[in-house]
Amino acid sequence: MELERPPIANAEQILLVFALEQPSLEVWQLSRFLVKAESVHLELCLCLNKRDLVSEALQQQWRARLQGWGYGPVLVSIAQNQGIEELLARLEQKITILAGPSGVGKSSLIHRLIPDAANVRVAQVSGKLGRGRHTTRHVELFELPGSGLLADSPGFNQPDMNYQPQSLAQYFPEARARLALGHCQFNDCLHRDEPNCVVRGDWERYEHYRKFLEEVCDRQTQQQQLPDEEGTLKLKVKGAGVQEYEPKLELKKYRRSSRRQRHQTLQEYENQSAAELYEAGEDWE
Ligand SMILES: Nc1nc2c(ncn2[C@@H]2O[C@H](COP(=O)(O)OP(=O)(O)O)[C@@H](O)[C@H]2O)c(=O)[nH]1
Ligand SMILES: [Mg+2]
Ligand SMILES: [Zn+2]
Repeated sequence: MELERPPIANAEQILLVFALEQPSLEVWQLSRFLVKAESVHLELCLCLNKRDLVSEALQQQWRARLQGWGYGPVLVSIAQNQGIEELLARLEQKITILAGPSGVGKSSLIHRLIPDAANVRVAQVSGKLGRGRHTTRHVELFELPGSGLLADSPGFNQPDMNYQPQSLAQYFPEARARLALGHCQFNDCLHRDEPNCVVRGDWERYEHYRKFLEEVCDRQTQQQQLPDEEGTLKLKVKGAGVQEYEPKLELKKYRRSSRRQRHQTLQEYENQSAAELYEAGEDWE
């Protein structure tokens, strides 16, 4: 099988894997990953692994809670072979990128779905990954039983909040649903304390939205305060060492991502959004 472009460019879906226990499911972390996954504008499949470690009642609680967030998670146990058929059905006929923090069972999942993983790799691609660094990392693409392709990726721990403040609400299904039903009074409403806002409300993750928005705005303020001239930055690099170089790279990345938000196409997605997903894995650096 031959792919003309890196598989990431044709990717249709992100499979975000978390564990119900070991490590225990932490809602703020999950929320950060979900927002990051939403921000690349692909379909999103949420999979909660290790259901063998929690009671049936607790599984139902999580299902209900995440339904309130707008997600219908697939609960599986790779170890006990539960829920695998349902998961495979969600992956059928699609190119899916695997993501999630370390320890949740991503490698186990690949080995369960593709027992012969070492021999069925259909492509290896590389790209520019991570915080502005020109590092190459290989992405492995596996052919799933039945149909579909799965792209393996290293985990990332703390997704960056590199979004536009105005876009953030779009990455919460709860906010999207409210915006689909009505309009805020102000076009540029950030859904904080503005009058006649349709998003502000008593939904569970509204506090996540507010916290993330704060981080997004802080980040933007920091970037606006950065000197814009090359010369200044170079001086800084010479004077203060490599660490000082980071902000310049972050700034460039930020500019790229704002352009992407205006003209999002899969093609443009090719080089960068995968990079964001691969960022800061435990084996990074
Ligand atoms: N109890 C339980 N443990 C699991 C399950 N799936 C994976 N594990 C264990 O979780 C640990 C981390 O799995 P791994 O696949 O390396 O996670 P990764 O870091 O996301 O690739 C390993 O010790 C696995 O054996 C499961 O369904 N139930
Ligand atoms: Mg792994
Ligand atoms: Zn609003």
